[in-house]
Amino acid sequence: MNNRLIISEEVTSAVNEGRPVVALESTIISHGMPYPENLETAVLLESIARSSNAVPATIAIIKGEIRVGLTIAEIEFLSRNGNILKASRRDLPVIIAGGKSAATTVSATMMCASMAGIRIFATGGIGGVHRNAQQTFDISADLTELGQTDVAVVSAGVKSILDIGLTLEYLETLGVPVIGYGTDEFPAFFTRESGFRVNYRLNTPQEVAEVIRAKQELGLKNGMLIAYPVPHEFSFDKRMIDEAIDEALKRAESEGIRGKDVTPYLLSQITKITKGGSLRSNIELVKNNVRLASEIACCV
Ligand code: PSU
Ligand code: MN
Repeated sequence: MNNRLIISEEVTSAVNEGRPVVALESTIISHGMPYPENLETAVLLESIARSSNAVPATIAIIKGEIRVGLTIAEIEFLSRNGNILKASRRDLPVIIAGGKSAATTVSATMMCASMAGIRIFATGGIGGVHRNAQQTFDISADLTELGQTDVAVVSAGVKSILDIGLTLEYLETLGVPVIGYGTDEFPAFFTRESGFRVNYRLNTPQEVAEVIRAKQELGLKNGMLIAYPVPHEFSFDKRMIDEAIDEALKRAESEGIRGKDVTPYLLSQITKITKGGSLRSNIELVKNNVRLASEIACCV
């Protein structure tokens, strides 16, 4: 066992008994949404997993330890603390050695989930290849993690702050199956359409679970991406979101935002520009993803 890894009693017994468990990330709480919506959402997501018969395992680094399954007090700490660190794979050793606390991105959450024996993970959107990556080389570690860690991630696709076409190309290079759930089109987070097709469409949790099992039987150690579009009634107006994204990208450029600050900066600017309107879609799509991930976890 790894003494840097503390798994809650509830998650430990569920994993040991082979009951359904769904991992949840914490950067969405600390850097993806403002307070108090972040706290309300994080708590609600756990209850959605439970009412879908899965045990939620929210993951973060607390005082130098990886925690799988957080207390309400820990979730509240991540929600209210405006200076919480954002940890992807490369940050974990330094943050843990320093006894620090940090929220985990999709890449770090996948790693920690896998260490804890959890194979299904729900989030809002994953990171990807940024627009202009030809110059900046800004490609999220979430993609390389999907290429090497055996966890299935349910997301509402990727935001068009990214280059969606290049993100899909890169996932192909890394050998990551991309499945559209109930759709032939890869969704763009706030909207159901992106103009890019998925390679495979599946329509039931059982079918997804079957693919996860086949992948495991083949001994493939990479992850898998399940793209689940935002529900029709909560999708955001495409023209408005495109304008907000263009404006946010301009602001990032003129402010000289770089590296790991880019994504949180763009997310907070989009929330500001849409006067909080985009947040509603964001919350609803994550809830939707947690419900689906729980259903899949119940079939694996
Ligand atoms: N995209 C979103 N919401 C988010 C993130 C991405 O729509 O909250 C967060 C996730 O935690 C993701 C991280 O793993 O940002 C990616 O950061 P970067 O682009 O710096 O790799
Ligand atoms: Mn980046």
